[in-house]
Amino acid sequence: MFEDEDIEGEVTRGARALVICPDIRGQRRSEDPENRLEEARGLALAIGIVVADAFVLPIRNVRPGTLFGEGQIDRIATSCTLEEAELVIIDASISAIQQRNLEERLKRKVIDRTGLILEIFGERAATAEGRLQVELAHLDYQASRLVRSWTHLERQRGGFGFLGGPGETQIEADRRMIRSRMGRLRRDLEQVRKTRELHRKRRGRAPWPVIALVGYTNAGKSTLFNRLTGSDVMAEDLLFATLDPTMRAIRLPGVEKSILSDTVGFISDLPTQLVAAFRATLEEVTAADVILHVRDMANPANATQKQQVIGVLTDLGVIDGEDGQSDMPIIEVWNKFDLIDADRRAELLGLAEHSDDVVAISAESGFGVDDLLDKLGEMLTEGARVHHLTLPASDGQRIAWLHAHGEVIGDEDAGEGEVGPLRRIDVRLTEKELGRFEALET
Ligand SMILES: Nc1nc2c(ncn2[C@@H]2O[C@H](COP(=O)(O)OP(=O)(O)OP(=O)(O)O)[C@@H](O)[C@H]2O)c(=O)[nH]1
Ligand SMILES: [Mg+2]
Repeated sequence: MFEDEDIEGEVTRGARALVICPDIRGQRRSEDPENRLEEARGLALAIGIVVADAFVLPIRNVRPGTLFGEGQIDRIATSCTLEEAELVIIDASISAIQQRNLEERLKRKVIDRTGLILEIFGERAATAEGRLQVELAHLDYQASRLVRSWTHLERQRGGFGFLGGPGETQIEADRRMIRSRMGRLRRDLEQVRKTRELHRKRRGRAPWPVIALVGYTNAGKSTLFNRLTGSDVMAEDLLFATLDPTMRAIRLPGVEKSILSDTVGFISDLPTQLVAAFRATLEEVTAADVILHVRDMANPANATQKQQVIGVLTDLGVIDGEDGQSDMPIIEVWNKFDLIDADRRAELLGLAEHSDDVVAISAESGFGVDDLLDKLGEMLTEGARVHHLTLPASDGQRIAWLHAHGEVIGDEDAGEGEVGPLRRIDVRLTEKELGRFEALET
């Protein structure tokens, strides 16, 4: 039926798969296994896999070789036959040995959660940087598999015993190749990172505040981004629809122009390889003036998802791990309000109204979006006070900047200075805007 070659190679679109969520006893999973199963199903769909069946398997004792017990493996095998599944997805991190043993027993390709997420990211990466990051993560994953699946590969390649066989030589060669490729990728990424930092510095000096959208995958970040900017970035009912950061200008009450930035969504148990690889992208968030944390309030797992997002923000240093405080303002955007039933909606609206940093919206219908814009405008102009500035009348650009960004209260001639006529401008600005003004080129 299935030859060995069939279980090697890439995950293919349209493949029929079984999705299995091991519920390991004693392993503190914050989430209900049924929710996890739903999410795993979503991950499979995100890459065009047909989910033939999906179920939770409770595990009392982890078998080091196969994870599942004998009876469970039989059950999986039967389901595979009944459902004509050619692929088995295990929603957990499994070792290379477990993967190989399961593949041998089931005569089907088996991938784990990390493998699946890497496949999705591989398919989505569109920019040069995104591709470098995903490839690096992938190689890192492969390298760890090579080391750990040593015995299996050695056997497969027909080595002559334990040491010095051709199998081992091959693995050594593969490993060397992977390492040298990873070294190259790291250098390339370092270059990209430097360029990005330069851009950020330049932007830092640029006069516009930055608002970053963050949130669990599928929360509705891109839908909100599109609504606020009138653009058309990919927003779909797909996990990880967005991978590369996108920025557009928006207008807010009292703020002539600011930049809205959309980026990759978060997920629980994001493979460590990916977190490391995407650090540079996520670092954009740390340079923002305001963070919008978009939440899918219609998702039953939304409280756990919030904790996951806070965890990533803490890793990035946006939120202090000790006191849970953040350096920059974070607005919680309670999204998908149109999907919530009337009673719950009333209850949540009550809560949102009593909180300074929560806005309830529907990015889809537009409900609450004006309130969100008002709040953002308020936040960016908060703490503004009047500054009395004197500058050369010939400095048209900076004077125009003040008129565009601040509320100019007075503007009059202020006599002659060394460089010619002067103007005195009384303008209401926030500290941040004043900093930006001072950083403008004269
Ligand atoms: N009913 C309803 N659906 C929404 C709302 N906001 C977003 N959606 C839907 O939710 C799905 C995910 O939206 P996206 O905007 O792609 O989510 P995202 O946060 O950008 O997701 P990733 O890029 O995958 O991290 C899409 O099918 C949207 O149409 C909303 O307010 N109401
Ligand atoms: Mg998106």
